[in-house]
Amino acid sequence: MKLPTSITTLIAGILVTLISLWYGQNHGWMPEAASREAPLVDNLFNVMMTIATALFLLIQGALIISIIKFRQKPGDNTDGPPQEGDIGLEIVWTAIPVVIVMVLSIYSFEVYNEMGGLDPAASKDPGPQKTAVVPGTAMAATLPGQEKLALGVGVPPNLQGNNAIVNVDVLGLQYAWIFTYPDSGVVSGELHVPTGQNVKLNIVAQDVIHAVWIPQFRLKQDAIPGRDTQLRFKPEVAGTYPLICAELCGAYHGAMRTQVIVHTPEEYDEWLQSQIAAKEQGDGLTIAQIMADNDNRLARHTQDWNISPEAIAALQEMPHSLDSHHLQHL
Ligand SMILES: [Cu+2]
Repeated sequence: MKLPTSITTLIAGILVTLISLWYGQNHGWMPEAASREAPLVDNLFNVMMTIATALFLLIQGALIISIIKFRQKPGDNTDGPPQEGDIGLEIVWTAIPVVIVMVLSIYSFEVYNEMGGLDPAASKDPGPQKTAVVPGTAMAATLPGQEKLALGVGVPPNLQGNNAIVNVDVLGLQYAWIFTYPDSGVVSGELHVPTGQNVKLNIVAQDVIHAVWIPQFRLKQDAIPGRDTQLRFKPEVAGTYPLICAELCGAYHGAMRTQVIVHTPEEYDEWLQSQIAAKEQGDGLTIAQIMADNDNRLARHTQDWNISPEAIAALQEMPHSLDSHHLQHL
């Protein structure tokens, strides 16, 4: 029995749709989603994955069917039929990608907005917002004398007016991250945050451009010398996650990574109190200790990588490397 082409095409279409919809939700390519922002990004990614799977199946399917069905028959040395252009086909295969790209760009813009990427007030909390709304537009205007707009992910539209509960100053430098908690003066080489609370990272770079990347939060933001950037987020799942420099920043860029430790609020308070107590007794971490620690870690890496001590010494003499002069400015 031979099914008519329209029926086989319909069945193939249904199969491709079902497989794509299933795989779009079950690809397992993303790490754990540990922040309020993560599901927004994941939903967008799943839509892209669904479309990509359908395209993959259609194109590879057509290719394989063509290879088998239209292959050269034994003894047939004639040319294939000449194919001229097909206006209808060309309109279709132009229109479909245009629609897909438009939908994805509008959707991703919406996700960025929902995460706070378009934070019109460029939240600088605490303190009142010094912005005004220009009549007739939905855009906020900067008043004269206001600070430069903050770059990065700010307050989502539905959370306007909420100040961050946890503020952390983040300094990126070759090749370490240093986290300072301005309310208590605690300094750490790892980022500690509590679940369920709004966190704001105030990010600066000391030497070159770095980037804070926390894959489990689906967030990434450049750290730029001379220009403040920010990341606002809400951790939701307790755990330990990597924080990685995502901007090639020098010879040891690959080793510029640390950890984010998401505590429950009680554990977080315990950690903070213990750090404050250690600081008061004079054995809290200092920036110099964090850097020394980091240098030891780099030294271990360089042994694994078979890099000579001379090469390391040469690197340490490079103008951007950290010296006591830089430390005095911190
Ligand atoms: Cu870096």
